[in-house]
Amino acid sequence: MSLHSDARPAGQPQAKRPPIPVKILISGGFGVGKTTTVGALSEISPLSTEAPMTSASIGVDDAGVASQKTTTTVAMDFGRVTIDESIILYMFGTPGQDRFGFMWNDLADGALGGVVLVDPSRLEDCFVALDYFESIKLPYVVAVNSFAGRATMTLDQVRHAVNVDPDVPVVAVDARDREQVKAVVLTLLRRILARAKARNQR
Ligand SMILES: Nc1nc2c(ncn2[C@@H]2O[C@H](COP(=O)(O)OP(=O)(O)OP(=O)(O)O)[C@@H](O)[C@H]2O)c(=O)[nH]1
Ligand SMILES: [Mg+2]
Repeated sequence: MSLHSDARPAGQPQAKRPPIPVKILISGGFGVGKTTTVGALSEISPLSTEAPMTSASIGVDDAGVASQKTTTTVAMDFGRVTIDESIILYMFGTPGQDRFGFMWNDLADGALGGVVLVDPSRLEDCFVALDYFESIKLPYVVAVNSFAGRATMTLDQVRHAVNVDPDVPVVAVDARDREQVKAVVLTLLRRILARAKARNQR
């Protein structure tokens, strides 16, 4: 995985700098695949804080008709992946239930960007995350997790429905597939870099 081309003049030894830590958030509605996403890409055993769902979620949280979900993330997910020799990515998954929303400010502290996972069969669930990222001006990408075709919507239809800016990437992902999650994260890192460059030029 690499974001950079090596721009050193020929013959010059490579400077050994420690990799830059980059923190990102993996967010979205309840049961949309945040914990699965972090686990798919992490090169360390992901830390997760799964707990059995309690009666507090009955009638409040709906993970979709096909869901066998019995646990939920109550604090956060944490995973790490080396992007290349210059970047180490730390992924923080947010809890899905609204009642844990008070955690978000702490989780977002120091984050450079975020992924908003969207299930097209429960589109409205992503708005809390979208609104939050917009409000703190965090660059983000929208990743559409169709749960093997549970709902069929084109990426353009999702973009239209969630009404994000034209420069926000909207991409497809199967949260269980490491390569697809990796592609989403690289899209986010490119967006973070592009935003940072645009800021510096102002
Ligand atoms: N078919 C399919 N199932 C998925 C996919 N992503 C996640 N799942 C399943 O969906 C369920 C919920 O996934 P989680 O990763 O726990 O979702 P979450 O967003 O972390 O859930 P909360 O933390 O409770 O909000 C699990 O049973 C996963 O195995 C996917 O891309 N395709
Ligand atoms: Mg979770």
